[in-house]
This record gives sequence, structure tokens and C-alpha cells, in this order.
Amino acid sequence: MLTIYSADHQLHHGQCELIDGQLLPCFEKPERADIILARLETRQLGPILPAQEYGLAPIARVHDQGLLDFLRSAWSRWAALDQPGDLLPYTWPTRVLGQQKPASVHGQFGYYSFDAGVPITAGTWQAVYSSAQVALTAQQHIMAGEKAAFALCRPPGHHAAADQIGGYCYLNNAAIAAQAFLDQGYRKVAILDVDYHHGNGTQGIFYDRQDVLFVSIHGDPAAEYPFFLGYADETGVGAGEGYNLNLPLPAGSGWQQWGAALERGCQRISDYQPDVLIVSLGVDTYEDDPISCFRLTNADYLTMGQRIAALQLPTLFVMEGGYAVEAIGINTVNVLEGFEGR
Ligand code: SP5
Ligand code: ZN
Repeated sequence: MLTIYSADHQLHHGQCELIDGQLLPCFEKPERADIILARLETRQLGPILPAQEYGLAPIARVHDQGLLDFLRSAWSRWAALDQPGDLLPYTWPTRVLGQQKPASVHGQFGYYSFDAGVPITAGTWQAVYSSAQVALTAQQHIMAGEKAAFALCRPPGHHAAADQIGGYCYLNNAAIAAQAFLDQGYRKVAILDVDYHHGNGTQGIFYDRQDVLFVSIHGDPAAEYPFFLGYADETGVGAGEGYNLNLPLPAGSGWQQWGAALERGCQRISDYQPDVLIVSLGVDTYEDDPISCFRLTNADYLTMGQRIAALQLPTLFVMEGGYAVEAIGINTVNVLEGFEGR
């Protein structure tokens, strides 16, 4: 299988995040992509190609222009204030506050985010821009006839909504690729999100549409991040009614429960008869993931890839989460190898 990779991801390296009352080094760190890349090379999965440039237009098909302007300019605005440390949001327009956009960089960061898991550093814009170009380049290869491709995106994307970022995500790479397929003539796209966390951003972007089916298997939001979206009764709205399928599972779920949910999700995708499948590939469902509570094993990822291959669809894998760095390469590449029947 073809992989698309850009070293620009290394330009984004946040310092810390708040977890369980402690400021800890960011779990979403550059090593993640480097380890996956090394594993792809070890396993000789296929050619690893650089990203091409498709510019901002395909990104602006999904994201709000105000958010893009903010992301592009935030670091220089913050650097001009000559403060140490990353730029982080800390006040949000929740339901007890107003919804106007303030003038200050911190006020605007609150306006354009929903949590504090999105540090902005000097290289963040270049990294997230290139991550989206990685997804778009892989998307182009599928358009040109490749059966499958792996977009080794970092930073990840599935928590990023049209105009609000969070959860380590800035630009929604999977959604940008889905919209590009539609803009280039495909009629129906299915997105299967297997990351441990609900893909709230992707759901929100396509919630009122039937040209993108969104299926997500994730930790029950009653108990797990992102808490405020991802419930089973969220089935879509208007023309999108019936085109959103959430399959929340309890903490501690292993392959027995997870595999059954995958079966349900795959059935729905088959019924939909999409032109192409995008897999939001997070491997934070792993038993040793430091911030998650499912119990998938190394071998389960091979089985996952096999089941996805049985859909017999052109398939674009887009990297999302996974924080057990010692195993992230094995687990990610196992999905791809399972898909290829290796
Ligand atoms: C792309 C992606 O996977 N983003 C995940 C963002 C999760 N942010 C919240 C993490 C909260 C972790 N709580 C862990 C408790 C462990 N004791
Ligand atoms: Zn995740």
C-alpha cells in the first residue's frame, strides 16, 4: 500500500496538557509519526511518497475562513506579546456566556476552540497545513485508481469541527479528503471512524448531509471525552437523518464487543454503497494506551484490517490518535497489513 508522509509534522510539538489535574508532556507528540514511518519501512508495506500542494481551497471547503485566518496568524500575534510558552486557550463561550468574537488572541482562541488540548507553537500552522495536504495527496492517488492509500497525518483531525478545534486536532483531514472526493465527482463517501474517541468534528461537518455517511465506534461519551457528542441517538438531521451512526461502547471493551460493533458499522456501510471509504484510523483502542480504556490487542488490528478489506471498497486510511508509542507502529501497520491480506 502507498503511504503519504510529510516531515513537516515535526514542526508541531506542544509542551504540555492538563490530564487528571496534572500538567503532563503532550501525548500527541512527533515520535508517534516517526515510529509509524519506521514500522512501514521495516515491513516494506509499499512506497512512501511526499505530499503534493493543493493549497487552501480544499481546506476552506470544510473549515470556516475566520478559523483559518486565526490559525495562520495566531503564533505571530502571540510571539509579538513576547511570552514564554505555547499559546493555549483557557476561556470558552459556554452556555452562560455570550457568543461574540473578542479582539484579543486569547479571546479568539476560546472562540475557535472547545478545549485546551490544542497548543499553538511556532510551527503549528505549517504542520497542520501539511497534514491536510498529506490527506489530499492520498485522496488524489485513490482518484487516480489506487485501491488503497495511507495518509500518515499528524496532527490528527477528527475532533476539529468547521469552526472549532480541540482534542489535538486543528484541520479535519478526513473531512477535507471526503469533500475533495465529492467535489471531484464522487457521489457518496462513507467515513468509518475507529479511533477510541468519538469523531465529533467529522460528525458535525456532515450531520445534515446524506452524501457522507459517518460511522463511529468509540468510548461511551457519558463517561469519556469528548462527553458532549457521540451518543447513539445522534442519527443525523434534515437530509442527513439516518446517515450518522454512533456505536458507543463501555470502558473495558475488548474485541468481542468492538468486533461486533465493527460488524454493525460495516453492514451499514455496505447498505449505503459508497463510491469510496475513508477510515479515520486511531489506534488508541489498544489495551496499553495511556489515556484510553478499550482492550484491543496487537493481533486484533490485523482482524480489523481484514474486515475493512471485505467491504471491497477503494479505501483511504487517515491517521488519527494512538498514544502507546511503543506499539503505535505495530498496531497501525497491522491494520494496513490485515487489509492487504498479508
Ligand atoms: C485525536 C485524539 O485521539 N484526541 C484525543 C484527545 C483526548 N483529550 C482528552 C484526554 C483525557 C484523558 N483522560 C485520561 C485519564 C487517564 N487516567
Ligand atoms: Zn482518540
